[in-house]
Amino acid sequence: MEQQHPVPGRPGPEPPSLEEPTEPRGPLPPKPDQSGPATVSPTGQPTGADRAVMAQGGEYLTTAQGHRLPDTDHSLKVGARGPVLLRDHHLREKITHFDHERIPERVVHARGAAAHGVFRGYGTAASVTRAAFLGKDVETPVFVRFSTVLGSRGSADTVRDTRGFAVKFYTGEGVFDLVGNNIPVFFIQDAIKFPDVIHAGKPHPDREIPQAQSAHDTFWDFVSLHTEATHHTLWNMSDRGIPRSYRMMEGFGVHTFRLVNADGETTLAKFHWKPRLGVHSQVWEEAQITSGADPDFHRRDLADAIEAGAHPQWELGIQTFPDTPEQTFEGIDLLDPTKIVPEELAPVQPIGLLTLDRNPGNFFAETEQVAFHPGHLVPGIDVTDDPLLAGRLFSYIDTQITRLGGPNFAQLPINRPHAPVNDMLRDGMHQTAVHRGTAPYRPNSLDGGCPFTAGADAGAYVEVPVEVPAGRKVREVPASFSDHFSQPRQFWLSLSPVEQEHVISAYTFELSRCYENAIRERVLRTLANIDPRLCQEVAEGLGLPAPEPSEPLADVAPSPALSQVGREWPVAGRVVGIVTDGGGLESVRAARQAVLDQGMVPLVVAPTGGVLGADTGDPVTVQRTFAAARSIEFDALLLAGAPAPAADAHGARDAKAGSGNRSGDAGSAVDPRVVLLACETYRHSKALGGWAGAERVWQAAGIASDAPGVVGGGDGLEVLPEVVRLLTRHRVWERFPSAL
Ligand code: HDD
Repeated sequence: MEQQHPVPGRPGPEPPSLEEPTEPRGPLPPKPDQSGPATVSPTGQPTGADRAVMAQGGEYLTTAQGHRLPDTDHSLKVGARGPVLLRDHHLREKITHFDHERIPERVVHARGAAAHGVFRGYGTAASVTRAAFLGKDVETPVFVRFSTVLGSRGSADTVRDTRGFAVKFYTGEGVFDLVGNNIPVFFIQDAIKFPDVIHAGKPHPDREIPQAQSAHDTFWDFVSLHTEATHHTLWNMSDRGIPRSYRMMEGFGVHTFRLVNADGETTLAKFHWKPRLGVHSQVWEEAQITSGADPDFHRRDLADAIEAGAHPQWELGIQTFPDTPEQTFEGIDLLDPTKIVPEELAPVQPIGLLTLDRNPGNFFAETEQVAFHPGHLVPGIDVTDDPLLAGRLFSYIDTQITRLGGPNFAQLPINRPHAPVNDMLRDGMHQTAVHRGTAPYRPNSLDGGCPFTAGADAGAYVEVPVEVPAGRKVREVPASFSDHFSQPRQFWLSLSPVEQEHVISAYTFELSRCYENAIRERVLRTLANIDPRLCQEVAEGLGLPAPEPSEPLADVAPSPALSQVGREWPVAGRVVGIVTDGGGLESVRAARQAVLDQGMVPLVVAPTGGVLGADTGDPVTVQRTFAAARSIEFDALLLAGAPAPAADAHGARDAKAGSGNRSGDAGSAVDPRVVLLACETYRHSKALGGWAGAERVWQAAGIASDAPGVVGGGDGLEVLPEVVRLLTRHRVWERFPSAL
């Protein structure tokens, strides 16, 4: 609807509708980070740019040139039914600007969500790095963007894929970007192959399908021909490829970095982010349902949690290794980005805490325009000769020039360093700075020789002078890079039986979506080199013979840290659905409060929206209706009774018949939408609690009341402690694999 205000001296517009304000309002208070560009013009006059940024806050609608507008809904015409006039500047400006609103999406990691936060150093890394932001209790503002890799900007969040985990630290020594993933290894060992792996993973170039997934021929063609991708692919096929939430993912810097301490001594290191809430995943069926029921699931989860004050946290940790000329550790080549160093060999030492506490105020200005670069480094952190990293150091600045329209993207508010900037970079597309002085070059005498360069003692970033091995120019890899199977085997052996089942199902699903049998057979040959059972079971699922391994199976010890199963985690921030038809409201209130007391989020699910018990003086708000609720949203489900089908609800008659048939008693029919909720919750091995006749729901859903993780009791307070205990382990693992 239009927002018109009377312009003095002109007839007033149509009377506004009742919802609209009838008087100009003062500007809304600006949110942080909406301050916009500098507000003084070269002539020294205020430009009003702040108000342009806060468009909806200003009193009057204007053109981009500041002319107040009397009308923005009707083109200038010759008479009400006549032709539109080209001279209508507002029409042309409005449409021209709209035509150019989109910028190219990122060539990879296009779909993302981000948040602001703060990083606090523990001071524990001082012996290995002089990076000031890691000092004890030093607080540094950060902006973190999570992403999927393959999908377009509008694709679903819960597809099977690697997740990006990019952190921009606005340190006092300049920006440090840690541009990592939720998987600690990469598909390729040399950046020159990046276009190949991405072309293979992206949709087929002829039909542009499938969107945001690896379940297609070109992906499997590439990774089966290119066996160094085996390790990363196996992680993707594990539960790591379908995280429960961005808040519950690990992050990895992937490469080995070189740290430099105050004495100039160097140490090799790998960065890890460890989520306070633990590492948890969806199950595949759940992820698929989520893609349809709520494609924004991860984005919403992150924003909701921050808004609710449940600020996600990760500890930053490092694994450190002596900086030897070989750059290996326990026989593992530290320059090979397809390899991890098991935590049992090199423990992750915590060095700081990241807290995300503020949502972006404008998606485009912040999440879309943020530009990361692994080469944005601060004193104390340097790179190694990992050939994948070398190519990345080129690619990121290059891609921003296309994506953000020129070389001045560092001036965008989200990319501006918080350290003072005094560069000699000039002009170019989208230059917003008004540089003074006459000598943007060095050496100069005209500007008094300014600015001067600094030494390391004045905070300059000085590349550490390490020896580089001499050699002939070759296009080769070291022999150690050709071990493609020992670490995939180690990962496989480290998984619990349930996690292994999930991997088998994932390979079977993805390869079933390929058209070419030759590709399936080739993938099976790679699986045979990881583990005969893995190969055998996937082959069975595909109806193909299982090949023999082409090389001896690696003799590797499992690394228990790689499994997501077997530990207990805080339940804070977990979502618990409480299903009720409005009866027994006391127990619903009590269960809701008990869930809140655990720091979890209760969502009351009822036949219709509004409030329950409006006449009780203590009404309960309904957050989800039976029509809108889907199990994917809940980590556990509590049933306060067995809601009957509403007589007038759509589908209720069919449902009554259906559930009546199951229970053999039409009189005890349960609303089919509640039966579906219970079925899915059970199938996905989540905790189910119930009271006040809830066993009729189990019965209608075909769930045995003594099945693992099905908790009955007199009321919510009685069942909740056991449900919480189950939630600390994330899922009722005993229910697998029979449930799927
Ligand atoms: Fe990359 C984006 C992570 C290898 C080229 N990458 C991008 C993002 C993440 C990563 C998280 C999204 C940043 C954001 O949120 O804006 N990339 C990785 C990791 C890699 C990796 C962990 C391996 C260890 N990337 C890699 C290679 C190349 C690139 C080898 C090219 C040679 N990556 C890019 C890019 C992107 C990008 C094309 C697209 C958008 C952008 O940079 O800003 O330059």
